[in-house]
Amino acid sequence: MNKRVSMLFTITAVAVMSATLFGSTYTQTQIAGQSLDIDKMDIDVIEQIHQMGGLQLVMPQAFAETDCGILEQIGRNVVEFNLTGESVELPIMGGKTYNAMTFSGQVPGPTLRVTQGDVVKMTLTIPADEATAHGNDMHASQISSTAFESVNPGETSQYCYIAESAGVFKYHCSGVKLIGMDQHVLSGMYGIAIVDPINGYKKLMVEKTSVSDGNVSLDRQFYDADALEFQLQYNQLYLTDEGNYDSRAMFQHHNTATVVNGMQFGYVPNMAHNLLVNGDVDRNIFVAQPWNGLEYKQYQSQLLFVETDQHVRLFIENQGNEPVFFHIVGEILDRVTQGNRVQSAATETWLLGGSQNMIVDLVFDEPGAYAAVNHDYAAIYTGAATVFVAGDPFGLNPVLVEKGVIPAPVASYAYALGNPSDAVPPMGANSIAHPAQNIHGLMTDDVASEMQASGDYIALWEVIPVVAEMLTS
Ligand SMILES: [Cu+2]
Repeated sequence: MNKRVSMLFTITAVAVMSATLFGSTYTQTQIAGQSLDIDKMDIDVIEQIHQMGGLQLVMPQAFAETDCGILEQIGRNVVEFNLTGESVELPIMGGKTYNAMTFSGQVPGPTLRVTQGDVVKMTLTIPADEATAHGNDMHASQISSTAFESVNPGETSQYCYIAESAGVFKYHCSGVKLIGMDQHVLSGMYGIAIVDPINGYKKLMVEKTSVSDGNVSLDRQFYDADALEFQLQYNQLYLTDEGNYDSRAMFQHHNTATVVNGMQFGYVPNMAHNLLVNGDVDRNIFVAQPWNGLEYKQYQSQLLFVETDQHVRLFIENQGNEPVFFHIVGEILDRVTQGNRVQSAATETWLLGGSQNMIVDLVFDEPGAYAAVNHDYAAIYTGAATVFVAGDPFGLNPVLVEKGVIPAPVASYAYALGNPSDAVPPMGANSIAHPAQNIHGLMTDDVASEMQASGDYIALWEVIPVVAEMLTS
């Protein structure tokens, strides 16, 4: 094929994709007989792209050095990030499973954490027995998108880049030469890269007022940059009754479920919390507790525990197709940062469009339970409710000490139960270490077993019966 013909094919491919994505009148008329009828769209257009051999990106290496050999020798810190692409079956609410696609057997994929200025060496390996090719599109990089080309089963690809900009960035599968990218991402192939600012995070200022001799005045409080950190990634599932990806539902924005870190209602109370608070494993303390039993193991829902008057930092990414109106019931977002630039302070709700992120810094002043939600009611009731518990709102310290579960009163229940591992990002320069972590998340049994074998995490499904025995004896 000569250059001119090849160029024409590329233009046609882009026009077809534009019609798919944007449906402009112009591009529509270029595709004979093709209207934006949803029934035709995901059959005819995608079929045409298939027949053309897929969409090939033709941009030159125009932006930055990506040669690992060169980048590794320039005196920067080099961080290796190794991922695999694996299709696996994972559970969804209601005792069913779905056909998930994952980076390294978990949804979301592992979190990369580096410091601004580091070189990231990204290696994607697709096992020989994997059914399809996969790619890795890394939003933290500024390199030609040709680096994100898909990798076939049995093959490995590698690229390097300098993490120049601080912030939170999505990474996701780029499909098979872009085809099926929607399916791969919405089936679980997404994650985040956290790039810490080279000069560290800033102190947190929280605006308060005080009263003296009848005069009310500003009383600003400052918190050290070090914080207890969590990661929350929002997405949707679009599934058929058989647990397969439903592109028709996606094109219509009719999602089946709203997920946070891959699961609906993954951070709500479970039977152990029922026992501690209500004295009865079967008396639920929350309206929806779908992952309630010990038999769910790493999938049993867990709570996020923080101390009061503690600087908390949340890394949040909207991985999905629909907006996230991030709000914490009972709290105000003390600071909202995007790309290392403060966007807002003391705000109730912050909007994240698709593939957008933010860092929320806040302090929980009062002991209590606080629900982080996507304040879209359709999202809340289909899974986007995440419960934080600050301090000891249920007055459990005396009971736990008396029964010998803990030796002395604790500042948060994380000291007794740990925080869920999938909500905890890797440590950075300004991270406060979590007292303990429990094995939690939408991961395969193999991944959970590896975590358990490492000895770094609590397998609560083994510990809870022991604690329950102590509490009831
Ligand atoms: Cu993929």
